[in-house]
Amino acid sequence: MSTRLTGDETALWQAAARVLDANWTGAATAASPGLYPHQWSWDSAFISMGLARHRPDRAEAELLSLFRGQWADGMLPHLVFNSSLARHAFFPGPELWRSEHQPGAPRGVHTSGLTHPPLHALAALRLHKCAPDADGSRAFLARLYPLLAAQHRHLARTRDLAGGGLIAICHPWESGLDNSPAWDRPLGRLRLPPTAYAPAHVPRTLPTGEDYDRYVRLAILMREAGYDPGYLRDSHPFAVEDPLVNATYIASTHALAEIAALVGGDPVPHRERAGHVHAALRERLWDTEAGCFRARDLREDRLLPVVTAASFGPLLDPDLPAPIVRDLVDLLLSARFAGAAGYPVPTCDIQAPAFDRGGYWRGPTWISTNWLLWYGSLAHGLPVVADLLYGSTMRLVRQSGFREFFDPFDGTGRGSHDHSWSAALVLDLLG
Ligand code: 9WN
Repeated sequence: MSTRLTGDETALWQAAARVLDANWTGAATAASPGLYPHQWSWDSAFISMGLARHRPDRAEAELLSLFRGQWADGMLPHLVFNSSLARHAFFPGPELWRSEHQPGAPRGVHTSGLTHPPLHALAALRLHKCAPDADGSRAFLARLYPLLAAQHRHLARTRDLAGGGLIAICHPWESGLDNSPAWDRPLGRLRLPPTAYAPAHVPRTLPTGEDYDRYVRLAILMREAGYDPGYLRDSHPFAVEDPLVNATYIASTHALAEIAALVGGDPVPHRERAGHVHAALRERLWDTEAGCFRARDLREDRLLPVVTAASFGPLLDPDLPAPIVRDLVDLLLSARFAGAAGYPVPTCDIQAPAFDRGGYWRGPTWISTNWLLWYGSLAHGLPVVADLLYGSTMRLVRQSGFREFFDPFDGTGRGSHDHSWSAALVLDLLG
């Protein structure tokens, strides 16, 4: 803990550390007690950054535990199941993915067959930058580097579905923003069989019902195709290039270049890749008229209409040109986002018909997206925006605790309590 914290900040720091201690399973951190008892991929990246400030040993263990689930082709699954829990501890469990039948999936651990925003190289580098023992941390990076490089290789080889340089998601869960209104259109095209999949008793807040049936249907289609990249490219009904996912990919690719240099690897191919994705992001997802980024639906080859918090994700690209940064900041501060929300940043344009202040990723404020935009704002030398996001995030957790998500107008906490990334990212912010 930093010695420059005020008494109030020290109390918040200690409360956040207690959440991470309580959610530690012995090998990794449950995303949330009860609701999300397993290890989720981008959660673990965020969580490791908080653990780095509190328990650096656990921060490294967290990432290594996640990479136990990596497939032979480099695919890092979005979910690694904790095998000491009952199979029905979470729906959908290992029976949906059947990773044990995949020749490339690891033995002795069940995983999903999807991936998540690739934040891990960025997290690993952040761990290194605040590590108390630089040599020990370099040894850890040397161990993780080939796994991170394989993760990035997998994305470049199998997820550039349109061949234009960006990576595509094949399921809303791969975005991390499950029920974002950006997915309404491509999901709406999906034909469902007459029987529903989601058991009615599943104890979850949102989303439910038909949304879940569509998510499960997409997962089954992927499983039945053996998670084959050719199927994903040519036939899978959901294929979208998302600005936030691609921005995390760029930021992590830059981090991977730095890690390569630290461990005696070659940073050049990673830098070249980052430059390539940077150019594609602007070419394929920038909407000049609207002055913001939008997701591209590959099956209709057009930009999706709704503007969400993901549209600001490219602030994570350090090479984003100043005029684009200015347009993004104007929109972020306008009445469509921060300007009309007491507790920014709402995950959806407040003026969009799809906006729903309590609707999971359809309006509420989340600590994870706030942290990403805070980090991107600092990288672009935008202290006013960064302070706004920092202040909003601190007010949310002080008022409502480490909840999963929050009402953007009055800060009411929603979803699970003691959500790990909410606690971890507050530790990172407090420094
Ligand atoms: C689906 C764990 C995860 C987060 C996602 C969030 C939610 C899962 C769910 O919880 O997703 O994988 O069951 O709704 O949307 O971002 O990683 O915290």
